[in-house]
Amino acid sequence: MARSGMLGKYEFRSIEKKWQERWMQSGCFRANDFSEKSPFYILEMFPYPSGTLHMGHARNYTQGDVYARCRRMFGYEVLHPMGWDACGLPAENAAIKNGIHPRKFTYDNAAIMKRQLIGLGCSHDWSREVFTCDPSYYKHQQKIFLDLYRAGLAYQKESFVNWDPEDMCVLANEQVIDGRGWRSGAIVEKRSLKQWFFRITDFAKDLLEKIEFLRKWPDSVKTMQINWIGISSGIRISFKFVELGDELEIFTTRPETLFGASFCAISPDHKLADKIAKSNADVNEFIQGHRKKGTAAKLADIEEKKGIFSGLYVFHPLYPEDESKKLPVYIANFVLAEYGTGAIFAAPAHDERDFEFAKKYGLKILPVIRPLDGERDFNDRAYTDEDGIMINSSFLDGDTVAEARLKIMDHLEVNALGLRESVFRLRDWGISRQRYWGVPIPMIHCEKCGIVPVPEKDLPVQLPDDVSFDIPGNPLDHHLSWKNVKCPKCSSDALRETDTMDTFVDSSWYFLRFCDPQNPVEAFCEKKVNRWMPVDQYIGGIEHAILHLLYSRFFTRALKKCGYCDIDEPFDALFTQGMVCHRAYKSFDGEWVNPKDIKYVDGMPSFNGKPVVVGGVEKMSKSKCNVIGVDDALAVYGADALRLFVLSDTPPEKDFEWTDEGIAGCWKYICRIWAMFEKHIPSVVSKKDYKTEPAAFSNKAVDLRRVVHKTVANIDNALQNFALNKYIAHLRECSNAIEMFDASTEDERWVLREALETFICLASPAIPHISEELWRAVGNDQFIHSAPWPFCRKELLQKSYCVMAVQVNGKTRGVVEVPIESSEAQILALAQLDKNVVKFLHGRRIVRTIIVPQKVINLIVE
Ligand code: ANZ
Ligand code: ZN
Repeated sequence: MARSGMLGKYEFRSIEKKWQERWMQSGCFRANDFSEKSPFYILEMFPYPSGTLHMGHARNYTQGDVYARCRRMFGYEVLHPMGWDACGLPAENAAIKNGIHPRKFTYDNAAIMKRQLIGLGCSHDWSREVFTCDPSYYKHQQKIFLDLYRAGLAYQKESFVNWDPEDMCVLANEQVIDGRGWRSGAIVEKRSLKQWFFRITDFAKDLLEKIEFLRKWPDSVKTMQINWIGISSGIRISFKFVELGDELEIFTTRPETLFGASFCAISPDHKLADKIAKSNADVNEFIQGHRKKGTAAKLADIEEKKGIFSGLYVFHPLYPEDESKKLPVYIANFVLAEYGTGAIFAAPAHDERDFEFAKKYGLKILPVIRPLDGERDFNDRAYTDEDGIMINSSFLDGDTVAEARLKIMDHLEVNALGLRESVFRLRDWGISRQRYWGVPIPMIHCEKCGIVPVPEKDLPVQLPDDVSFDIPGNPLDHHLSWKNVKCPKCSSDALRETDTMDTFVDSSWYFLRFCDPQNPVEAFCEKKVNRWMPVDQYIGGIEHAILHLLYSRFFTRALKKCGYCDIDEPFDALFTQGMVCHRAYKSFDGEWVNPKDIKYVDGMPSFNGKPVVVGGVEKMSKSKCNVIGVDDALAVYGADALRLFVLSDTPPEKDFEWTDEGIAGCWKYICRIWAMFEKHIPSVVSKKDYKTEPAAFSNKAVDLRRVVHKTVANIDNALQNFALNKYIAHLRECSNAIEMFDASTEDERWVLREALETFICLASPAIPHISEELWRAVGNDQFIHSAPWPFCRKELLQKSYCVMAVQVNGKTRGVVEVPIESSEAQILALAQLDKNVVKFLHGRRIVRTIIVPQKVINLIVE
């Protein structure tokens, strides 16, 4: 058609807006549950509606969007939903600080972020938008809770919890970092409360064993999960008390050191410790002191080892009834209540913690392993290596550690003194939060009946709107008309559970709800879930490597057990993207300065006329003042330039550095593409003439086709490997070749259309707005993302001819185009046709020819 006329200046503002509106109006990104096409589910971790999108979001969602758009063009029915992880502390903190109701805070923020996501050109299916704080969502979550409760997977127990004194909230162990609350930074205390738990440990073995089948997950994430679940194989051994009738059970992974045992130790939270405390004031004081401190498992390792003698002794299991071999039992702070049996035997010669403790309390240090590299002084430090030869160990003497370990475990089992066992580090998931802005746990406490589930017909248990944040603590506790209810069983006065669920619960099944987001009756219909699940490509931050991903894997199993669905794993492929960073600047007063406010005076960076310190390239964060707003970037450069930039140069899994030059360069490239089309559109063959491929092509045309088809192959390959930066680099190679081309013959004009159309299709997932516009400009009338993805014709990748230099006596005198398959005689004949070469031959006889294939032909003449 060669639509004549100029495209004019590229007005990204109006053009981007136009396409965003048309996409929205047409509903073209809505996933069809009943489509004939194969389903493909692509999901980016949904955001917490914190306020505005940050550049990390922009990068994450652009990456996901590229995949969604490609998959549509590959011919899949793509599910690409978006929603809001809408419960959680910040909304409540905003309520406390600024008096904004959490609901308003949440919905206002989500609206802003939704506008930004649309402004980025993301192809989300907004008809599936969910808010986890909406009763239409959490009603099903409450039902799931009740089903988990019935299946024994949700239970309540009194337990020590991590209490954040500042946020007035219980924290999960993983929310305690180095003994401090992950959000507040306050030193965490210990408290005993009745808490709700999910029995994730029931699935510990399965969660661990199935990790190896997650072939499309990064190894780093899998390793973190393996370590988090943390399996240890060892043996449980019984030690008889000298004074009491019963036995002390310990767990060890080093049973071969048993002859080196010099004492036993129990956790201050072991039930025996409580018993002893009743009649022993010193022990009681020790335990109370211990309880004040945080519970986080890690803390036990960094704290100074401390303990107190319990007054009790146990017999050594291998010397029963021998009082001279009895071992004192200590209560020690480094023994964790919730690991193994909460009790250990100590072999100070071979364990650092035991060693430190033995030194401090003057306990025996008995070496039982001789290091392979000779003698050592065991009074100096412990020998913890596992290679060596057994000594001082009766029937184990002379064995290697490995041999001794097997032998002693067999011996203990045969004599009914122990039982091999594997223990997991993973603990049950404490989900109770003493917070308002979460999903209420649908339980009622009745004095007569105990815990009574809220009847299903009464779901959802809705959060009351009229709450006050003036009193510290959980507003639900102070809301009497909400809290006071009648028992569903006996109708007497009862109390609602006022704990709400950890927000990780909300995000443990949202990907299932997205398959059937409006279902009013069920959490989701199994047929729809079977169609879409598992998520084919999940994209998100590495910070979720453990918790969110593990909880989701657990939830999928729990739901399967409760008959909701038959999915084994929720996420087939996982991609974790890197962070977005930006240079940070500091004034000499130590204040962070926004890079925007930096002026260069005589080449030196300065702020307010004073020089500043150029800091490192750091993760964009408010605290470092180095945040670039998504809205700002969109306003200046537009969505396509922004998308292009966050995809370019850096592999997506690596940290990305934002620079002003970088985004400006991308905007320039967008303009170059525009200009390239402007220049070439008048020369392309019409759509009609494009239907028939010319029978022959000029060499120049063949060259361009090769570049274009090679680009298709390269990009297919890059996308398969999630190498989005390479994808962009290949686009640039391709446009460089098209830019330089000029078409004079009909076949060249045909190839030019092929090149432009192919290029813009390939580019469209990255820069959808300009692509959509140019797609129309070359004469198409459907959305570009409904066009088929370009197909690489392999036969075009091979060069059909080459350009060879022709030398006469070693001096280059001409160049010839030679078909690749030519014989030497044919090459020689072609070389002698070149006018300049003929001139230098002067009719002299050629005595010899030297050919460097596809490069040089040298004619040696008399
Ligand atoms: C005797 C022994 C001798 C141990 C020796 C180690 C070295 P992992 O590998 O991490 O599973 N242990 C058992 N339960 C414990 C608890 N609740 N709190 C603190 N420590 C506990 O560690 C297993 C080892 O940690 C066990 O093996 C036990 O000490 C200790 F030379 O038993 B061992
Ligand atoms: Zn009752």
